[in-house]
Amino acid sequence: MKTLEMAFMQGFIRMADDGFRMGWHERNGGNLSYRIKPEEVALIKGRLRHDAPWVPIGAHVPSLAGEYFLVTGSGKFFRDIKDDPEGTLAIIEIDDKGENYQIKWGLVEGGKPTSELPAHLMNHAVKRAKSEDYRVIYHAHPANIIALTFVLPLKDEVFTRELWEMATECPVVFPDGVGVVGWMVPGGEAIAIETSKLMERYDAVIWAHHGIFCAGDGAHTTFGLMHTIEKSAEILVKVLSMSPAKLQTIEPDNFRDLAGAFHVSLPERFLYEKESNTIIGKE
Ligand code: 2HA
Ligand code: ZN
Repeated sequence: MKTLEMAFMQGFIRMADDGFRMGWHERNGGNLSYRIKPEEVALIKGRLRHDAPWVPIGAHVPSLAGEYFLVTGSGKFFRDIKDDPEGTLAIIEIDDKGENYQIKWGLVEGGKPTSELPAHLMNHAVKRAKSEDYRVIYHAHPANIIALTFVLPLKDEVFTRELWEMATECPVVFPDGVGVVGWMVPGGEAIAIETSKLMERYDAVIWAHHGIFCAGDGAHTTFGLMHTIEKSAEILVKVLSMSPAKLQTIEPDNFRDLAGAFHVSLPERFLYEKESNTIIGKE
């Protein structure tokens, strides 16, 4: 089957274009990866190339040996993906040590996989160990979530609780909460290690003053998680723009009721009592 016609490819391209149109991918900002299913690889294997050099990943991911990924290219613009998928995307295979990759398809005018490949692959490794269902890692630069990293304490508990309070659906969509990494140099193994540690607990990890990573089982759900978190962040930015304090909000006991009604378990560490209804500086 033609690689571009595969459903996973079409879903990936649509997701990238949706993200661009949301305004989350200025210039070459953001990156996306999908762990391809063996049965999908089987359908396109005859059309893949096997002569490209093996290149170091910049991270060790032995549990991903032999896996194939569809990834965005380093320096490529999300804006161009829909019109030029073969020039902006790549399918890569991981070697049997989990240390090198080989380009099997795409990047027809040259280039390499996303600069955040270490973070993508380490997150995939952590998530796959939890469930084979996890297949997508998505990094974007949504303005509201980034704005909040300048005014909220960089703590998982604070970001989770404040985002949950902004929309009733939030604790149902991300009941495990969100993690936060303080500012670090992007693109290397160090930030990948910090992010993947938090991916042990969360499906979303915020990078202070930079963006956010989301993990999920498919393009639809992972995009939906990003969208839900950024919408909630937008509401919080609007609230903070009007007033430093909330007149009323969703209270800890309301969240407990919600957990019962929607059959989700909400960790008590996010349901702390606050000293006042002022957000900034409160923990
Ligand atoms: O330019 O988003 O984090 C791609 C990025 C790096
Ligand atoms: Zn980024």
